[in-house]
Amino acid sequence: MDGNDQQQIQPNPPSNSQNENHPPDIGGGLPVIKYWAEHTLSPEGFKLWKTLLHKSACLSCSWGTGGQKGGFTDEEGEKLQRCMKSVEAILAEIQPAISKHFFEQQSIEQLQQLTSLEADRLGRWSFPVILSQGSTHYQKISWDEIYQIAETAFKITPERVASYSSGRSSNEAAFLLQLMMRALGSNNLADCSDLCHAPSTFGLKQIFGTGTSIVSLKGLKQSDCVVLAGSNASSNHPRLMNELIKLRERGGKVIAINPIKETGLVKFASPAFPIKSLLTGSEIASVYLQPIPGSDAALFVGIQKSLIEQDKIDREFLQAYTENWSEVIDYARSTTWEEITTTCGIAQTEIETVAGIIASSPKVVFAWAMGITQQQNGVDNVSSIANTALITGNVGKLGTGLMPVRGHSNVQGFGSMGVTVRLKQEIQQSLEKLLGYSLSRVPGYDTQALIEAADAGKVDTLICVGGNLYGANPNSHKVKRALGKINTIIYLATKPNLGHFHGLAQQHTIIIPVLNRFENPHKTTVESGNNFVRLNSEGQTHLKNADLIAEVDFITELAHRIHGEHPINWRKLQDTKYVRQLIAQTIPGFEKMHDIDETEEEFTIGGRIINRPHFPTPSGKAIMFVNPLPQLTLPQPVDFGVSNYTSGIVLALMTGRSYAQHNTVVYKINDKYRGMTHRHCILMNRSDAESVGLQEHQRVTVRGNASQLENIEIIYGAVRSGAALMFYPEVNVIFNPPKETRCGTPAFKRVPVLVYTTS
Ligand SMILES: Nc1nc2c(c(=O)[nH]1)N[C@H]1C(S)=C(S)[C@@H](COP(=O)(O)OP(=O)(O)OC[C@H]3O[C@@H](n4cnc5c(=O)[nH]c(N)nc54)[C@H](O)[C@@H]3O)O[C@H]1N2
Ligand SMILES: Nc1nc2c(c(=O)[nH]1)N[C@H]1C(S)=C(S)[C@@H](COP(=O)(O)OP(=O)(O)OC[C@H]3O[C@@H](n4cnc5c(=O)[nH]c(N)nc54)[C@H](O)[C@@H]3O)O[C@H]1N2
Ligand code: SF4
Ligand SMILES: [Mo]
Repeated sequence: MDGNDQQQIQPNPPSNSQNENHPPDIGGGLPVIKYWAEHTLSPEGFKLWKTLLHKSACLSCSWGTGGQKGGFTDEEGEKLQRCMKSVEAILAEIQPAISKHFFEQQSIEQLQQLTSLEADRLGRWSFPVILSQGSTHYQKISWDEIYQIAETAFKITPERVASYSSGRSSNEAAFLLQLMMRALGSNNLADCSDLCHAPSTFGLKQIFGTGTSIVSLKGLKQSDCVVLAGSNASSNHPRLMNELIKLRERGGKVIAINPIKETGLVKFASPAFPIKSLLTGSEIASVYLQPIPGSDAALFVGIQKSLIEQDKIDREFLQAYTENWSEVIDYARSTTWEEITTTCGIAQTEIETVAGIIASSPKVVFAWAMGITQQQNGVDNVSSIANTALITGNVGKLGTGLMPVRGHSNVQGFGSMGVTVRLKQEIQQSLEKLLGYSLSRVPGYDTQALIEAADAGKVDTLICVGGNLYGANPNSHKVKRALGKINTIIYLATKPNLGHFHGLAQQHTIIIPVLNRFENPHKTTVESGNNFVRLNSEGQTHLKNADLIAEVDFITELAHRIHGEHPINWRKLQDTKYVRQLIAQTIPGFEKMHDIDETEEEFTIGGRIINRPHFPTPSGKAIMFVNPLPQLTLPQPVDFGVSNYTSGIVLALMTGRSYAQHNTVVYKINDKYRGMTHRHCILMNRSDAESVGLQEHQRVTVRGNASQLENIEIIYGAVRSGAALMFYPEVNVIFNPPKETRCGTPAFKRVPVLVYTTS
């Protein structure tokens, strides 16, 4: 394959404005307003508005809108920053409760037939239930019984106890979860970030000594160019689009890097700019590169090579503020253009154009999401982006820097609070001081290691604070089998998901219905991807006669039952103000948390944003790493072991989100922007399909290395040749991917599949 490969990229399927089903060619816009109007004026409109106006952070993504300044405000105080995704998330939470007798009528076998959307639409969990070994139905259970079972389950060898968490709960719940687990002697704190931005944290930490974004929203507003790689922000972080629109308006450039030409990254109509943008849309990408999935490290080495050849690197900066820079430059220089363009599938001239834009932009921000991290070489991808920023001096001054665009609305807070298998030494020391004894040094299980350990019979007790461990992981059959070997699983959840019906323990599966962020009787906090801490005010649930509990209350009571009064008074920790004081005392950068109840002052975490070229590494310099080009090969059709296929093609499948889902929770079955009318579609390049005699709308089998899905409809889209896209969680059943070599993140974005028919 060479650079000419670009020519095979098809535009969006032919447009027919008469056809309602045809994908729109602008992201956002009037459909968003229509959605708002429909729901805010509907019977649930009152509850929806009440929640939108509640002083708490948006539930959905890490952009972190909301909080004390009101539901629509970002941290710079700008209004009109709530997007439709926020409404989607709230609507799911303000559903009525599941009826009291529901589980008497529905057996677990029946519940296992539900789709993700149907499971979510059952309504809110509002009373605790248990499924015990041998039973066919979930049954109500009293709190006393729950604590008895839980206490026994936790009082075992600590290494056999584990937790998994998802990033929607509060900092306070996260802090208490890890404190309870570590006090017990277990470091098995698996978290959804293991499946998500772990390579960003790992990569950034080794380069800059800090693992989160080093760019503030204020800084982003001063950039002249944004490189956005492997992110579908128009769908998953819509308010980031406002910043890109404003950047283009002030004459800046956006470079989009994505194997799929995402409609909203080409043109986006933001309701925040009703007059100038809403009807016609604003152009987003100045240049759009569509590399081969998994090849970004090669593309960035190419950009570096071109910058070196154009003599556009900042040697003074490198010399003064970085280590290992000459190795990085030598590597880029000695890697041939042929190797680079063959690996990434982008022509040299296009790479040179992008390098030229970066070189001529005074201030560049590099942002990325899952296309970069969910790869076998995710850390190298992050590091190659950082190298590109460093060799152009685009780090350490306002308006420049590295910005991982994080996932869940408080996933970053979970990491800060110590819910991680890579605990910072300084936090470990403060926790030891707090507890008065040394913590276990036995390495903990991250998410994938947890599943392996469970499958090997090494885990007896698991507590899941939110999330969907079953649905979020690859190789669903294996995950189900592994969870089935755990004695007791306790799920804390607001709404049902597939995990509650398929991720069943051997003896006891317990579901604890919890209050969400805007319902807690106490204040809580969360942290945005831009390192900004939000304060959530107290609230109330709309559910009447419900037996819900706050996560903080459940975790502290459980800790009290396990640990007694030792070494701290766990019940006293039900006062979240006290928890915040402990956080201020133990977590670096969170000092302002101590008085936040009085000041109500939301704040940027200390030491995170880097606006001068001095880094928290031992030498104060950024440490650069050479990133070898990935070796990207795909198996042959015969390697899939299918003997009787008539036509077939092997593709690099990217798995991710549709427009209307939040992770494993599906809100709507279609993705209108990609023209996929249901969940069982594969987005393909027309030329790939035609090369083996397949056609649009034909039904095919898609086979990975674990199993296959049948009756999948082919949809033609603006995806590069050789690549395809399907939606998770459904697709997770077909593959067992390689993991990122240093931090275990599954390579969800480059799954080799055989797409075939048998007749
Ligand atoms: N509405 C909504 N918002 C969300 C979420 C949601 O599910 N729904 N989820 C939240 C969470 S937890 C997360 S992590 C984020 C996810 O946000 P994103 O990372 O934007 O979401 P994904 O759908 O996983 O895929 C991102 C993009 O990566 C591209 N891609 C795939 N492979 C490659 C590659 O090899 N190279 C490059 N350059 N690009 C590639 C895909 O085409 C896709 O456009 O969003 C958060 N916000
Ligand atoms: N194939 C493939 N798989 C992937 C990905 C991919 O791109 N492709 N992406 C991965 C990524 S980036 C992520 S982050 C994971 C997501 O994995 P998870 O975070 O494990 O999954 P979610 O679907 O976000 O979890 C949703 C559930 O959280 C619960 N919940 C919601 N709010 C609350 C709350 O306030 N408290 C509590 N206790 N529970 C709550 C609800 O019960 C809801 O059903 O999936 C990963 N899996
Ligand atoms: S951009 Fe993210 S945080 Fe902001 S309103 Fe939308 S979903 Fe919520
Ligand atoms: Mo994520």
